[in-house]
Amino acid sequence: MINAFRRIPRDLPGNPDIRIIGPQSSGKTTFMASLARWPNAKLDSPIQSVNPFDDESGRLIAIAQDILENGLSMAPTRPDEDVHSLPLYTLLIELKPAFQIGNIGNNLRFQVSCREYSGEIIKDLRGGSSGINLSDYLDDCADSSGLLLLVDGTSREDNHYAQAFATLQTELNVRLIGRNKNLRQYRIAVVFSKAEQAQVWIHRYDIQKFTNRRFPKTKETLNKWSKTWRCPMNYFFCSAFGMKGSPATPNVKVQSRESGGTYAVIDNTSVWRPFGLVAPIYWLHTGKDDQRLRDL
Ligand SMILES: Nc1nc2c(ncn2[C@@H]2O[C@H](COP(=O)(O)OP(=O)(O)OP(=O)(O)O)[C@@H](O)[C@H]2O)c(=O)[nH]1
Ligand SMILES: [Mg+2]
Repeated sequence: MINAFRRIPRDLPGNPDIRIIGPQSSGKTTFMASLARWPNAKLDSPIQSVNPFDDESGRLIAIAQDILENGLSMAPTRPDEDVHSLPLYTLLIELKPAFQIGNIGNNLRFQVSCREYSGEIIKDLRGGSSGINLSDYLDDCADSSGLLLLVDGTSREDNHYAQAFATLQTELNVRLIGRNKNLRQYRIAVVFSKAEQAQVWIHRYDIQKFTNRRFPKTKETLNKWSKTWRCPMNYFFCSAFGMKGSPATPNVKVQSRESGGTYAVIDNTSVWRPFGLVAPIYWLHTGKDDQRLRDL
């Protein structure tokens, strides 16, 4: 029965249009599919629901069900020469009323829109030629209000990311200035994925120490970037696969480990519960960092 008394959610002001950029196999497609599916939420989660906005976005849930919930791994996203022909995914995320002090009754709602990029963009920023039209991709990024840089926390390719992000800054700089955009208003969330893996998990309460140890060059490049632009930059951990059991262990079957990172599938799909997926998106949208969304 439809609950006639359910109040209409209140839309949070902010900017929903972001781009997720990260190297190949850092987990971009899995991130979006897991967010759309939002499985096994805790009863006390501040998040009420995640819903696709349209049919194209609904495909993400089908991907999560057909692939991830069958214990399979996502295929690499096909690099498309033309950025505009990539699927655009839009999700509506509702937070419970108690999330905001002084808010009575209504759920709070915000939206995220994101194109499915492949990791080739990082290769090409380092001088590769994967066949994508890099310049068009960068133009598309400059249309967004912020970036989510997704880096596999288990990767050992710090140097590569530092180089790619330095070029990304230079290229976006030209474009944003050309469009009269205020660099200070561009938000950048740096998210380390696969944080259920031991080498990341042990640092889960100290992201600064983690970045200093595992990604010193990337961090230096990103620090310079945020200082030059005077733009907000924030760091997060996430895992699309999460933990299971008590004491908690990664809910993951690792398939292979390479210098670029970890390939894996979900171990027990019936208790699959991702963590850390909403915190960076909420921050990109509102500029607010909320510990409750970071809780593991
Ligand atoms: N351990 C672990 N593995 C993950 C996680 N998220 C994704 N993976 C694995 O990482 C690999 C790459 O995931 P994708 O989502 O295809 O990565 P992508 O960034 O979209 O890659 P491209 O499309 O090739 O650029 C797959 O083996 C995933 O199962 C996670 O949270 N933990
Ligand atoms: Mg992909």
